[in-house]
Amino acid sequence: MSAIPANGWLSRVKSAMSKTRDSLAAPVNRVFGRGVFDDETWDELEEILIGADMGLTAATEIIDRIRRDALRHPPGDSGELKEMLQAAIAAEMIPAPILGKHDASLTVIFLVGVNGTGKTTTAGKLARRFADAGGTVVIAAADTFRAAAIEQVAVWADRTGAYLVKHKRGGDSAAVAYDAAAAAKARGADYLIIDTAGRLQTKAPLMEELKKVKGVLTRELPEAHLLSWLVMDATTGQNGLAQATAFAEKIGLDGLILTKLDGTAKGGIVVAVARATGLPVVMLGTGETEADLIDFDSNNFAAALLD
Ligand SMILES: Nc1nc2c(ncn2[C@@H]2O[C@H](COP(=O)(O)OP(=O)(O)O)[C@@H](O)[C@H]2O)c(=O)[nH]1
Ligand SMILES: [Mg+2]
Repeated sequence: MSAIPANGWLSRVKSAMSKTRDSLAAPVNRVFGRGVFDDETWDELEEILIGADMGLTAATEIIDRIRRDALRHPPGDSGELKEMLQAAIAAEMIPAPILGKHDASLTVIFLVGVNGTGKTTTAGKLARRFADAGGTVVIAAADTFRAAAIEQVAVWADRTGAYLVKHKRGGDSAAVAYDAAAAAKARGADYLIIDTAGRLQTKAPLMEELKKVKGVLTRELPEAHLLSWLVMDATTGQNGLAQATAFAEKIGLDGLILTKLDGTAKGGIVVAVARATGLPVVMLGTGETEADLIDFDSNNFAAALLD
């Protein structure tokens, strides 16, 4: 039995979201503080949400919901209204990711995404978390495009005590996955993390290659609990939606990791992408150090945006 060890304190989500909160909470407070709730209020609120990158669909749904709720149960004060807004934001997302415990002895984390989103860093952070929880970790350098990419994974493996599977630069990433699967079996590993090369979702041959790697994993490790996670840069804004939709369609995704939340005032993208894909956001990257990977919880997240 293996499971994903937890790391999801509200205080950590809050500090990671401080830039977004600064851009969101103050204008929301100003609008609510006026104590007037007419069409103009709701329009203003919708604009604030869109300004934080929540996207038109999610913003409209959120406003419709609190308008409805406010009619049914007129809020006593602006604090109560804020709670309604928090609940409406949280309702746009799947409440909590389905990570927990499962019966497989091996958990495989397949990390995919476009260039520079933080896949390798996230692989390292995950290796740290799994190792700290006492797990045996194998990490596969399946980004074979650049020697530096392999080296970067090697550094993380070294740092976290994970067993590294690598081939030479220019090697076949599916072959790396094959060897990594064999190594995970031979070592009785609890976790296998596959770092892959970044690719644009529009490049068909590269997407095919990724599918092939996933095929190797499902074929070689039929008993394992395989999780395909898209690593997305939260600072890329609405273009992230196109990435998520395409990767979900072509590769099949179980969840999303949004990184660099620490560097953006537009963290509302998390809501937009969760809404657009219907996929659970599993974790957030909140900085460059090993500890900066926190579990996602929609209620905590909504609270962190507005508190
Ligand atoms: N601020 C911040 N930087 C991050 C985060 N995740 C990754 N990075 C940085 O983003 C850059 C690209 O990361 P990398 O893991 O190499 O991306 P990859 O191309 O997807 O493998 C590196 O400089 C990382 O340190 C994050 O959550 N916050
Ligand atoms: Mg990388």
